Amino acid sequence: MKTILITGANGEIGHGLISRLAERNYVRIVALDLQELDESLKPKVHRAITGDILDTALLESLSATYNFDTIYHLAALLSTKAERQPVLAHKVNVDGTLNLLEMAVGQSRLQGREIKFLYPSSIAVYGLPDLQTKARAGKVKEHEWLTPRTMYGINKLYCEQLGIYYARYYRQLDAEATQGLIDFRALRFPGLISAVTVPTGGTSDYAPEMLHAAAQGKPYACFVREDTRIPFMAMPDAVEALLQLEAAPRQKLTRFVYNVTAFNPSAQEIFNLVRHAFPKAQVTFTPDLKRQKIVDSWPADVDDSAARADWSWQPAYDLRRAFEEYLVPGVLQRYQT
Ligand code: AKB
Repeated sequence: MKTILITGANGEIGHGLISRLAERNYVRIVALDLQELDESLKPKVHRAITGDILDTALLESLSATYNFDTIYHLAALLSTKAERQPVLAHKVNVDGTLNLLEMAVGQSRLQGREIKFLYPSSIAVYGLPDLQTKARAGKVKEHEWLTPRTMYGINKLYCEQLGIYYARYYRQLDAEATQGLIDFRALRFPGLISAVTVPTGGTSDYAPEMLHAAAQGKPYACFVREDTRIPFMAMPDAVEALLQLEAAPRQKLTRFVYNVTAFNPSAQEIFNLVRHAFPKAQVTFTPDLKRQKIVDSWPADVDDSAARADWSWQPAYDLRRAFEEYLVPGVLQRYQT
C-alpha cells in the first residue's frame, strides 16, 4: 500500500489525479484542500481533510498519523488571483510550499527514506519583455527567460529553487548528512484545459472558459486578443505527466524541473475549434489590457525535449485529438441535462 498526500485536492489537477490514482488498488489517498472535497471524489480517497496548508499544527498531526510515500503539492493561488492578492498569494504559494517541504523532511526522518515531492510549476516562471522578443524566442528552454512578471510566476520559480535546495543542499552545514531526504520533481505546466472542471483565478483561463461557455450556450467575452498564443495541454495529459515523472527512475532524470507541453494554438484557433463543435457559439474578443500583458509575457511555446528524452514524455492529445476525442465529448456530457 502506498500512501499519497495531495494538497489542493479539490482543484482542477486534483480532480484528474485522484480519479487516476484511485484506479490503482495499492494506493491510499489523503486529500487536503481549503474547500470540502467534491462528493464525487470522496469515495475515491482514504481520507478527505478540509484544511489549510498554512496550518502547521494540521500538517504535524497528518505527519504523525501517516507514512507518506509521495506528496503531490498542488495547492496554489493562480496568476490572476495572485495579482489581485499578492501578499496572500505569497503566503499560500511560498509559505505553504515551505511548510510542505518541512513536513516531507520530517516524514523522511521518521521513515528513514527519501520522500517523493511532486511540484507543478508553470510557464508563468518565464517573462518575455515584449511581443517581438516573444516571437523571436520560439520554443523556450528551461533555463531561458526566467524573469517572471507576476507574483505567481515569481512564487513558482522561487519554490522550484526551494525544492532543489531541500533535495540537494538542505542544512548543508550540519554535521550529520541531510541529503537524500526529499526527491523533488517539478513540471512546468502550460495552460490546462479540462472537460470536467473550469479553472478559477488563472490567466490562461480564456481557453477553457470559451469552450465551457459555448457548450452551455452562453456568450463569452474573451479577455485576450485573437493572436494571443501560449502553450496548452489537455488535463488527462497533465495528470499523466505527473504520474510518469513520479514513476521515472531518479538516475534517468537529468534535471529537477521539466517543461511539458502539447499544442500552442492562438486564441482565434481555439475559437475556430470551439465554433466547429458549437456553431452557435457567441464569442467576442474584448481584451483586458492588464491580463493581456501577463499572457504576452509568457512564451508562445516551450521546449520539452528534456522530458521527452529523460522519461519518454509524449502527450496523448494533440490539438485536434484533444478537441475531438476529449474536450468536446466531455463538455457535451457534462452539460447535457
Ligand atoms: C494560470 O493561468 O495562472 C495558470 C498557469 C499558466 O499556470 N493556468
